[in-house]
Amino acid sequence: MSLEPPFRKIIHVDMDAFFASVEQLDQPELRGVPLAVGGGGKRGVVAAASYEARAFGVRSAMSGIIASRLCPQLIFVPPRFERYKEVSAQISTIFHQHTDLVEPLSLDEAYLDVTHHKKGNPSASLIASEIRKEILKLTGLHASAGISINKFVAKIASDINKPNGQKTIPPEEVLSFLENLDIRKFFGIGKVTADKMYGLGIFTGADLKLKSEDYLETHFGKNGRYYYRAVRGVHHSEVSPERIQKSVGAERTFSENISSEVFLEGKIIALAEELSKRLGRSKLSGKTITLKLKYADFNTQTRSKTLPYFIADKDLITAAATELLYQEVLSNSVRLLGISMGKLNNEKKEAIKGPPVSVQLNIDF
Ligand code: DCP
Ligand code: CA
Ligand code: CA
Repeated sequence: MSLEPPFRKIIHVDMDAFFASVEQLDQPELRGVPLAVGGGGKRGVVAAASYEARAFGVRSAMSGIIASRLCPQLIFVPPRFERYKEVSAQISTIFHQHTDLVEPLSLDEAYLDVTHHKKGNPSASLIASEIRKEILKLTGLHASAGISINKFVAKIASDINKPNGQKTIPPEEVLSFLENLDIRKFFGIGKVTADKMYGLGIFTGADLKLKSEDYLETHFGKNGRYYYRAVRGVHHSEVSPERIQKSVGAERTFSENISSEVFLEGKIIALAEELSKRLGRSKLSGKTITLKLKYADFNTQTRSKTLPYFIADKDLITAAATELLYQEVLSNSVRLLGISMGKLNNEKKEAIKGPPVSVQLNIDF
């Protein structure tokens, strides 16, 4: 039984103890001590635990009460999401120096397709170690990585040598790797499913492979077909980059400030027409309409509304924006009016398609 092409070179990068490590980086007095990041302190839930805290059994999603029972000296700090986003943007910049095919899964992890590396390095393993070094240099934080032929295996692999490590599962080892793997480690198999599999005598990939596709479908619905394929190394899901465009807008600054809603209504019609044309040119539609009002005193106000469906038509945009206009009284005369459309339908359309993938088996990993 051999693997089916296409074979891609996929890297999954995941930051180590992300929130906790950022806190330890920024506050040196927190280094080396058991630390939990979480909203409500002891009364809340642990979002992230430092490795020192994990030694006591403290884990993400655990209640603060239980965590402090396991580790009485545990220090709680509140999360600082803006800071985590900043680090996330830094690592994203590094990823994009290597490939455009970057798919973030959350603030601290992403898939990268490096089949065609920007700097021409043929070894995905070496690219991963380069990326981890660059992350450390730029952010001061450690990351781990998994490298393999598809997202499924790369994701599982990134946990193996964590923290501050990486693991490559080259094409010729994918099948035996999956056969020997505890199904609890399979990405996409949660605790409930894992318990059910254990009940059916399925403990490892090898056990899973003995079951027919129909059997798995009977017991696990359409996920069963996914498991059937994944354990055979078949997982063709592409790395699909985040959409580039988040919103489209049109705005106008008036030569004379406007203090009457009725006059603004007329301006809305013109802006809606322009916005609708822009959307049309990019073949886009959106669900969230935002009206921006900049007042004579330069205060800016935005009012938004999200519809249950996508629109691009000028009359529908006009109607929604006019409704926002009358939502509350103007606090001053208006010098600038803008309408923008967000929640665009381009998530898939904008995905950059990678070049054709390599089909020979003995590619460099
Ligand atoms: N997070 C959270 N709530 C959870 C799990 C995670 O708020 N239930 C946050 C805090 C983590 C971050 O997301 O720091 C990343 O989650 P990970 O699952 O990647 O966990 P860590 O990065 O903390 O640890 P690891 O080193 O195991 O990746
Ligand atoms: Ca992580
Ligand atoms: Ca993560």
